[in-house]
Amino acid sequence: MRRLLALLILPLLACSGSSEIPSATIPTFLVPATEAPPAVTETAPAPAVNSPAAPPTPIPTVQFSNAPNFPNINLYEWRLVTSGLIRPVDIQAAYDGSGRLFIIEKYGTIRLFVNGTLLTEPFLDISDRVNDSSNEMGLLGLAFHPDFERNGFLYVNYTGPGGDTYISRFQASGNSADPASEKILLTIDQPYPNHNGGAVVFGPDGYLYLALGDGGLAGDPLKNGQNTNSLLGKILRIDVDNGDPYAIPPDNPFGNEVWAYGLRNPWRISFDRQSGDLWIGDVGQNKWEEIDYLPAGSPLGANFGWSIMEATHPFDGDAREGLILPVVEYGHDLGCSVTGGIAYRGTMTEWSGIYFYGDYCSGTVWGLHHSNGKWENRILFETRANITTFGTDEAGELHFAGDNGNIYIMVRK
Ligand SMILES: [Ca+2]
Ligand SMILES: [Ca+2]
Repeated sequence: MRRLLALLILPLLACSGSSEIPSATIPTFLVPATEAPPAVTETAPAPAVNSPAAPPTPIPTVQFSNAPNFPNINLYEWRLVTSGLIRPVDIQAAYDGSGRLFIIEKYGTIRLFVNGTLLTEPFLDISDRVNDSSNEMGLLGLAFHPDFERNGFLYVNYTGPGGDTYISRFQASGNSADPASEKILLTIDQPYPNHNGGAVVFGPDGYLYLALGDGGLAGDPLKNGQNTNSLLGKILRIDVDNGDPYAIPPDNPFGNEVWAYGLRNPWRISFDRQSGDLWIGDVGQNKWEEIDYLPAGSPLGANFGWSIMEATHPFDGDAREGLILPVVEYGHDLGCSVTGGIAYRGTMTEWSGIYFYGDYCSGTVWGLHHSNGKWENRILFETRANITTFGTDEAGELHFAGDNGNIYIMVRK
C-alpha cells in the first residue's frame, strides 16, 4: 500500500526534480493509505484557525516483529498536542525553564505553545520579509542561544528578498521577540527556489551550525556539493559570540564557514544532547533517502558524498575513499523525502539514545541505534502524517509536526 502511495505521489513531484516538503495540499491525517493525494500545487495553505485544543487522537501503531532490542511499540502512541498551525516546520525549546514550545509556521511566524495552549499572538512575526512563494522557501529553522535565558538571542534561517537565504539573530523578551531587533549575520545567494536546507542548531562546542542545501534544481548542476568554496550543500559552523557579525572558528577546515560538505538537502540535523554525535537527514534525488551519522570528535571537513553519490549509490562518479556514506538508506518504495530526527533523551529511558526519523510522504517513523558496533534500524510507527520535522520539549520528549498543522507527542499508552 505504501508503495502505491509513493508511486502516486512521485510523478507529481518529478517536474521539480525534488521532493522536499512537497506541498500544502496533502492527504488529510489518518486518511487511508490507499487514497491518492490531491495534485501538488503551490497555493497558500488554508487560513489560520485557532481551533480549541482537540481531544487526544492516538495514531494507530504498527509493531514490526523483528525488533528484539527495541521497546514494545504497542505500549506507545502519538498523541495530539495542538492543531491549527499553518504548515509548521520546526519545533524547538529554549531550555530557559519556561516549558514553552516554539513552533515555526513556514510563512514567517513563530508560535508559542504554553501550558497546554497555543497562543494566538505570535512570539515572532517576520512574514513581512519572509518569501515563501515556493514550496521549500520560507521561515525554515530556529535555534536558541545556549545563554538565551540571559541574552534573549535566537537565530533563524529564512528565505528573504530575492529568494536568498538569510541567517539572522533576533532578541526576545518575555513572550515576544522584536521583529525590529533583526541582525542579519549572513546572506547566501540562492540560484534556484529549492534545496535551501534549513536546520539551525548550536553544537556542543557552542558554535552555531547551519545546514544548507546544494542550491537546487536537480542533480546539483552547479556542483556546489563538492566545492568547499561554496556555502551551498554544506554544514556551516560560525562563532556568534565573537566578531561582527560573527567569527569563523580558527579550526574550521577550509578557512571559511564550511565545516562539512557533500550534502544535497540536509533539511534537518541534530546533535545528540548527551553524546554530542551529529545526525543528518539528507534528502535524496530520485531514488534514495539517507541518514548520516558523525560521532563526536570526528575529524573536521567530513565529505558526505553528494553529488558523487546518492546515498550509497554512484550518482555523478564512483565511490572512493574518504566519503562518509550513510548509516541507513531507504528507497522511494518506502517514502519520498527523509525528515531527519532526534536521538531520544527524554524520560522514557527505555528509548534512550535511539534516533527517531521519518518520511514526509509515507509518515513512517523509524528507530535507529547502534550497540557493540552493530546498527539496528526498524520501522516503529506508520503515522500517515506528512512529517515535516521532529522536536523536543525541555523534558526531551519527542514531538513531530504534520504539514496539516498538527503537533504530536510520543507517549506511553
Ligand atoms: Ca535554493
Ligand atoms: Ca550522502
